[in-house]
Amino acid sequence: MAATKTTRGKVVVTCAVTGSVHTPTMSPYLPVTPDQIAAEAIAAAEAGASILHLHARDPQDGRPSADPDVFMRFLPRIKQATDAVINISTGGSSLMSLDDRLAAALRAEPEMCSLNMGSMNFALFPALDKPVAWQHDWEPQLLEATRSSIFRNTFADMEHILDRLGRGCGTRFEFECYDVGHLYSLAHFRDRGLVSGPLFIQFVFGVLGGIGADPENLAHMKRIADKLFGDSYSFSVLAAGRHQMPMITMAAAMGGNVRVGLEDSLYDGRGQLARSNADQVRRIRTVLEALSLEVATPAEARDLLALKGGDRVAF
Ligand code: KMH
Ligand code: ZN
Repeated sequence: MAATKTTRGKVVVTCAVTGSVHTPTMSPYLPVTPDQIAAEAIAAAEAGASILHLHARDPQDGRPSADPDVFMRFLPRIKQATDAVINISTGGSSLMSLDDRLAAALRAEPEMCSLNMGSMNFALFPALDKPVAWQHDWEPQLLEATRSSIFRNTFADMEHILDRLGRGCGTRFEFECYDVGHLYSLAHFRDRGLVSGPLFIQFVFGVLGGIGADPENLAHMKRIADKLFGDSYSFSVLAAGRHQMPMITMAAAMGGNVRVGLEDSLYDGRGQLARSNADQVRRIRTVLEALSLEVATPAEARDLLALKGGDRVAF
């Protein structure tokens, strides 16, 4: 258990506010415009999220956007209104080029970015099985495209991100590991001196193409991460859809950190759409309190993860 003692009993709650997986027809509460993304992020921080994982969307039709100008319409507002750590996705959407995926982060030089630890299938097309009157043509097209596209994160891509954002901007990472092999890829970078602790590893469960959302897999991911990284890492868990709350509850009970947000699940309870990101933050807080665990403040998250500070970003 040495690896997780670094949290000193405090749990870092990340909120992933909108993402690029869900589409506007799936929930009227999915934030799309810069105003909506800012308001949702600020409310999530007020509810207790110390890290905000952010993507942008086209304000007109809600499709995933990599446009730095769109990011800049909400990043400064969130920074002014909260002390939360801003974490910009470098995953973007699996249909974007690497240059597009990095453009906003390179402009903003945030404290944190996601770094996806391997190329993989990232299948969203099963969402087409339900008969749905889609609001926009791009929605079923994007879901169908994931049947034949690859979410590309080659070693060269990852080295590029570590160099440009890590070495170049002092950004630290949410290392997104969708399978056990991704932990070994991260250890490889550690062995080459390209990453160093304290690492923040996000175990991702329930993406079709990655490891399934089974408790045995969480135990195994943690066991292997303990072996590879000892006490120089903290783990967090995110799980897709209905697996979100059960898996993150297990993570918290095992000494880990948790990620909520509409990027990962549109629900708050069985069959009940979450009306806001903050609702999911409050939901996990009640669970954490029942487990006698405390929520980390943004300052505690910065300390745990050795972040450069909110005053050293470019927005
Ligand atoms: N959508 C999550 C499963 C990223 O933004 O870099 C993974 C994610 C990827 O958050
Ligand atoms: Zn994301």
